[in-house]
Amino acid sequence: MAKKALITGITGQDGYYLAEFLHEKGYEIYGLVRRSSQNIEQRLGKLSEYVHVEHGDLTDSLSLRDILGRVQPDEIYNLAAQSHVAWSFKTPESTFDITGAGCLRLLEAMRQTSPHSRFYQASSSEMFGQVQEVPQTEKTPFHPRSPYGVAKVAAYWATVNYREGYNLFTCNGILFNHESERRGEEFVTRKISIGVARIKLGLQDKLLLGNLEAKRDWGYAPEYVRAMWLMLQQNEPDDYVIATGETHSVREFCEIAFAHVGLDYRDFVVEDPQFYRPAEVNLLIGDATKARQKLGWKPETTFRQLVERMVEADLENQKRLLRNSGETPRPR
Ligand code: NAP
Ligand code: G4F
Repeated sequence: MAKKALITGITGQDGYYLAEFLHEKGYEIYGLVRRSSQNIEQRLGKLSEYVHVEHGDLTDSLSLRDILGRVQPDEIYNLAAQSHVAWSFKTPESTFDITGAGCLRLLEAMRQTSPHSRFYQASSSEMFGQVQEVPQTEKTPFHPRSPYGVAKVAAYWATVNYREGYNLFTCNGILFNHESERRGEEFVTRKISIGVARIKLGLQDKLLLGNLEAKRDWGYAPEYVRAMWLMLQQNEPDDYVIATGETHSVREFCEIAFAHVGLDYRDFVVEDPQFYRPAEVNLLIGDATKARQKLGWKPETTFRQLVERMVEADLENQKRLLRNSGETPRPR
């Protein structure tokens, strides 16, 4: 019989790639979708052919209990979150409710109605915040620098607590930034790749960004969802860092992205304080040795390949939009 997986956050970047990955492995997939989700059909795309959509919300315990009780999934992947760090400063309470308490609600629903399930929590390198050591490992102390980071720390410990307190199979994947052609448009990498494409086609003149010196450990999302699955296939539940082990600044991302289309980022990027955060995470770089040794996981895509792939995809997207609108491009 096919294994069953429930994915929260199925309309997000990772939800898409994880569903695709599990489908190829023969899983029956259930995806949690909330009522306020926008453009569901477009975001699910070809997933609609095989994903069973379950309506519910991480802020609503009753919906979670109902779904888990009926579906009895073998594996639960909790990818849902208010995941935008800058936005979390504007909406700290609802961010905590979804990103922090939402994980607790799901764990408790699992304990009460489906305790045999294996549980994956989408933990984040943002928990390291003001980093206490370089590079960051599973043992590095947390020092979150945003309401989002604080909520993720709460969810991390809830996941550990349900493992230790109730002997449930629960894991934290501490994933460093991972990007793709499906990355949300408000995150910096995608904002840059769309900006480059539009500037190249003469649709935009400037790209306004915040802090260009922040450094991130950026990987390719489709490779990271495989690590999530691997964690749930082990004999014992545990927590793992997933990262490339390289760090690059936002400025370097801009440099490569613009150069790929023959432009110099210095002619187009404008640093705008409206995009600065009340507290910044200046440097992230992960050490995924444990994942390599225990899960056999390692990243494949290089930083340059990631940047160029995102720019190429957005050039195609923007050209298609132009064709559909009937406008004439004025390429630089
Ligand atoms: P994403 O694209 O922002 O997707 C977030 C998902 O959560 C969306 O499907 C969203 O659905 C859903 N959601 C939000 N609030 C919800 C609620 N109240 N109830 C149910 N669903 C809700 O995020 P992602 O980049 O795929 O990341 C997946 C997870 O990994 C997130 O938890 C994120 O915090 C974490 N993470 C991401 C990274 C990264 O670099 N991408 C790194 C570390 C950790 P709607 O369509 O309704 O908005
Ligand atoms: O792309 P970002 O918004 O990602 P951030 O804050 O690192 O968070 C992402 O990664 C986390 C893992 O560490 C996830 F947990 C989280 O859910 C999310 O996926 O910003 C990256 C950096 C920041 O330092 C920010 O200040 O880019 C800087 N930045 C500069 N200009 C900007 C901009 N960020 C955004 N979003 N928009 C800008 O215009």
